[in-house]
Amino acid sequence: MKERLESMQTEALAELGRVAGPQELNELRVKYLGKKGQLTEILRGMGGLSAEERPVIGQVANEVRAAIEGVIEEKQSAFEKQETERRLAAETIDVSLPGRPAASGAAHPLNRVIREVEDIFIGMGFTVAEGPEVETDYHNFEALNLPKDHPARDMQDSFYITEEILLRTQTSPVQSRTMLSRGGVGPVKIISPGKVYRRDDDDATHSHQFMQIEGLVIDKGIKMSNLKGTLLQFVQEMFGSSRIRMRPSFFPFTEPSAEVDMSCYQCGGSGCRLCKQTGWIEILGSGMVHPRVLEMGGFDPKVYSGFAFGMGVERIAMLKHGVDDIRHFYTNDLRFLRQFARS
Ligand code: 2NL
Repeated sequence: MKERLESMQTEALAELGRVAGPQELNELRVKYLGKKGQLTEILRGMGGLSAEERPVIGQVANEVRAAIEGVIEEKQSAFEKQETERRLAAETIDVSLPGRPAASGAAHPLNRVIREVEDIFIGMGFTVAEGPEVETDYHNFEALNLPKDHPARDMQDSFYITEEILLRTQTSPVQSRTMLSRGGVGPVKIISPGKVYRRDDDDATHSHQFMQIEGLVIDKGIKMSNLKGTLLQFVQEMFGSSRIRMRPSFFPFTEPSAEVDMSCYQCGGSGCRLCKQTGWIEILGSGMVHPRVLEMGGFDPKVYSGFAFGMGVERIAMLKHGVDDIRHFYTNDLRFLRQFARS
């Protein structure tokens, strides 16, 4: 019986020496030391031993068990250590790696230009006024000296919703609403930026939906020279141009009216490709508020006078950033938009 125990030990240790993983180790534990394992099997024969032999064999059996258990434990802790090391290696975090940058949005180039223009006029004491894009025929046309039969209404084909309601064709209705809200008491000094709509075929310089900024000043004693000084200050800050010139023009809501050019900020006026060799760049339309418009806004034209101007935001942005096609602003190509993300 002693021999059987000893040869079992030899066999068990040999098998344990070749064990490859924790599962196999457990199988060997069951095979040799389990309830139905080989050790139990052998010890079942102890009943037939003499009283002298029994303690001797018992001792040997205990030694065999201890030897096998010892190796199993050793192997067990070696496997556990291996597993811990594997996980440490696999789950290591390199805290010195740079973080992943968070994607951040940025203002649209047209909104950036609007903010720049707003800042300049706010610096001159203007406030910013906004209003609805869906307007009444009255505020969009009638109050701006464009009665129903006025030929100028044909000049700008509009998106009508009903006979009396349309998408505004200019931001002027914001100004006529502001005038009406003041109860005939000046001063008024506002700019109104926003989207406007015209039935137009889109091309490199036209869009059926675009942005406009208009300005309106009403007070006692406002003269054309106030208009000129205000606009000169604006082009100097916005473009770095040094001079402006005014050419006679026509708008139904202003009289007299003037087209305003700024001296070319690239060549200083000597002539280059940007200004098409003229030295001048057309920038906006303006004029003295028509007495009828003042009157319809609730202001007495014998007491108050005013000037107004309007410019296209896309045109300002195209000039300022050298963009050659207005459609770039509306097609949302990220390669285009990202160029304006920060400065
Ligand atoms: C242009 C020209 C202009 C105005 C807009 C205006 C508004 C009121 C009264 C008088 Cl409430 N005038 N606005 C005046 C002159 C020109 O815009 O070329 N815009 C793109």
